[in-house]
Amino acid sequence: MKLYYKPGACSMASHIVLNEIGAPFDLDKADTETGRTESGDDFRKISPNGYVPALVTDGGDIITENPAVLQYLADRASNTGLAPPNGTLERTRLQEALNFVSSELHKSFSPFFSGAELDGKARQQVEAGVGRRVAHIERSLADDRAYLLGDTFTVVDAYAFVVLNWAGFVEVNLDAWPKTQAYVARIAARPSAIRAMVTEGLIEHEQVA
Ligand SMILES: N[C@@H](CCC(=O)N[C@@H](CS)C(=O)NCC(=O)O)C(=O)O
Repeated sequence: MKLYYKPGACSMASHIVLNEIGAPFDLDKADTETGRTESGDDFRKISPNGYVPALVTDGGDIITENPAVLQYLADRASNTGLAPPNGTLERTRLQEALNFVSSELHKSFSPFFSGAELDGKARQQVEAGVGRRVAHIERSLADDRAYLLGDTFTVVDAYAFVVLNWAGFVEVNLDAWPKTQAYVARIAARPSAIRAMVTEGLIEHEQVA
């Protein structure tokens, strides 16, 4: 398998999951502006919408869209608990959470990365939108569960972690949501997440416990 990624972008969720699974995979860094990848591939042919993640399967099929890529990976390693079995209510809960992270939480951060100046009232409005979505994560963790679906780490936790971790980069304070902060720290300490962050250049080797 081969994952096309951008450092620290949402594709890092799939990178973390690939590390969790432990099967061999290749990484190829995409430059979404030039449309080229580090290995010289034409990224627009791989991902016509021009964004990461894009996963090439061992059979040569290309999968895009975070919820699809993450569930595909989890289903290739059904012994890991990264996704509940298809057809169960628990799987529907995973899909519910993936859709929330994808269409609500992830997209609430998008204005920070649009390239447009974001200050004053505009920034306040964007922060308020992020806050409403983080409040939902906080409510989901209200019963002190370790992960969004309960005691087991699933693919949605990898995705939520990557997105919530952006708060630090764009200087959005998460102090109002302590369970969410603890949740982010819990996932940041997983070897799979540490390895992905080191490989993508977000943290130095020295920071690894
Ligand atoms: N709907 C897509 C959105 C993916 C997306 O927003 N990817 C961003 C990075 S997080 C991207 O590649 N944006 C283009 C760019 O950075 O140039 C999905 O869920 O996979």
